[in-house]
Amino acid sequence: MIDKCNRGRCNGFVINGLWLDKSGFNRFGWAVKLSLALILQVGAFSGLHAQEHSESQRATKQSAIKQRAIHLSGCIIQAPIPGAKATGAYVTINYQGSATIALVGAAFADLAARVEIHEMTMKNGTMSMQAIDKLTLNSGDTQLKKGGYHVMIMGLQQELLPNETYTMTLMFDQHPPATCEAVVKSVADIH
Ligand SMILES: [Cu+2]
Repeated sequence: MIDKCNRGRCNGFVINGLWLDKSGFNRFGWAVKLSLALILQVGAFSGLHAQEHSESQRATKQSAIKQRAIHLSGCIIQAPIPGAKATGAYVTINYQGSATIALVGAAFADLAARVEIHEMTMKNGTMSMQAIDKLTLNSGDTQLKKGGYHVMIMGLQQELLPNETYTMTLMFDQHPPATCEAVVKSVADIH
């Protein structure tokens, strides 16, 4: 199921591969057939937004306690060029710990897109990028940035506009996941 909502602006939904706009959703009376869990997942009903918000805040607080060894900052999504279905996301991961851990994946639930960790390599004088299974983190800062290691978002089905935010989740080996709010920035605003 793909949620076509972004920060409260909703066009409709894709449920089990079936596109429903808002009016179609109501017209077919599907709402009554959906379980509460599904409705919460769709998250498009304004009445539920406030509740969702406090729930996610509570979850964030709880995970913040668990995630004290990892701190994410500078979370950015590069605005894709018009029509492009892929773009990069950047973040600085600060890890404080003695054991070596690894970044093993990333996700954007709001985008429902394919997300990979990429490295840049020089091949025959040309820069190219490819997916990696893990990025080892030593204690201190690891930067995922333009031209270096980055999070790659692919299969975008919606426009990403500057100043919009999307929750990025990073998954680690030997550490619970961590989240940050990634701001969409135009390429000129990324340094
Ligand atoms: Cu890439």
